[in-house]
Amino acid sequence: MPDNRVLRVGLVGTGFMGRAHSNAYNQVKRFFLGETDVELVAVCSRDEAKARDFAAQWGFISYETDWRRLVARDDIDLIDIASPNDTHAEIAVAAAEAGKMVACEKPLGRSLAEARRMVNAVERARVANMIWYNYRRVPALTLANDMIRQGRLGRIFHSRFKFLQDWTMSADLPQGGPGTWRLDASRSGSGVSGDLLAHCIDAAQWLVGPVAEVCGMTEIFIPERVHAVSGKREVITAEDAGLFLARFADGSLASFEATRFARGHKALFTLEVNGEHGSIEWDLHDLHRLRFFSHRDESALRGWRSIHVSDSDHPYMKAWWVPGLQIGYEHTFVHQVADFLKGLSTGEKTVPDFRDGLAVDRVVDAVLRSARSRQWVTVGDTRQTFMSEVPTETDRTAKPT
Ligand code: SOE
Repeated sequence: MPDNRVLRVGLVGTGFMGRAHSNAYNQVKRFFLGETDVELVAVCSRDEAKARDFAAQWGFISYETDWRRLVARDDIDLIDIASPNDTHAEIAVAAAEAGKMVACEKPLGRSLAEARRMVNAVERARVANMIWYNYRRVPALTLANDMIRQGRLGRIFHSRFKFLQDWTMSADLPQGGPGTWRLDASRSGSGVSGDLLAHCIDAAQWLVGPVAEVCGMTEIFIPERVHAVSGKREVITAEDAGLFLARFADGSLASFEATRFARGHKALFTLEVNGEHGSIEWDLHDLHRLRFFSHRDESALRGWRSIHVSDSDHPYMKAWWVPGLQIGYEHTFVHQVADFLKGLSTGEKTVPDFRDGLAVDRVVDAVLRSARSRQWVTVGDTRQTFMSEVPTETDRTAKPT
């Protein structure tokens, strides 16, 4: 960035997440007036018509059809990766090596080895980086996190996390196409674990702390699907459902469940945390409400309260409408960009960053290993063990670190 006033963005990907990120860059300057502005310099898609139309619709001043050209441009400061999971590592490493800041859609890598290479690349290049675990920026969840940090729940004993969907239940749904690459594990890395459990794990580690050990199970209910590219029926290795029990480093216990086979549920992300002095409960379908029980209340009046997180003293809400009017899903991405820009102005690191993404991937990896081995698996502490880990085969063939 030639000066700290304009962040020049190059976006890879024109799908669902490309739109969510582009909307955020457009809205942030209207609602969060900070020292740093955003310029949408170029969007990249292999399909030229898509790239051109997307640029026109979302306000990018140019487009590219090869991400390598995007990374090579010297009028771009941040490469934002909103393309499928099999592109994350290669683009992120190249972008960091070119001295660009890097933002990446979740999950960080398809595997732990990819995630480690990505962390290594941004840390070696000392470039600002972030991962889009957007639900941290739902105001009700930011408030929940603040309340936990303030000690309002006291020592935590239990937590529960669920992410339920039903969009892959039809056996006729193919794998591997533009909207169904998530079912092809060679592209996605895993099924619900990297996609939906990942959100639960990020929220859990942010609210409660590091997960220490897990015991998981996974299931594939439809073992073969037609592949959109080959046209043939091919084996499915991406899990349709994943559940696990966890023990956190602080000794508290949790259960996690994610599935694409919960008929009737489209995106039901819910969580609950129970502590010594109180509990919180949250539900994505009612995302502006935080349910809170405080045992410290006067006993005759004790009960669950439902906080409508829409007042001007609630996180992020002052920037939006008048108190009482709520916001939605897309605003979480706007908040993440606003915080990233603020971090660039103040020099403070914005979280979640690639290391937080790696911390999620480590738990995902442990859950999948546990499901395969039918054993409890220890996760370990990313921040302490990362540099001393034994390199894998993928690491050995990667650039020296
Ligand atoms: C999957 O259907 C999906 O779009 C995830 O990939 C997103 O991360 C989640 O927020 C909503 O569901």
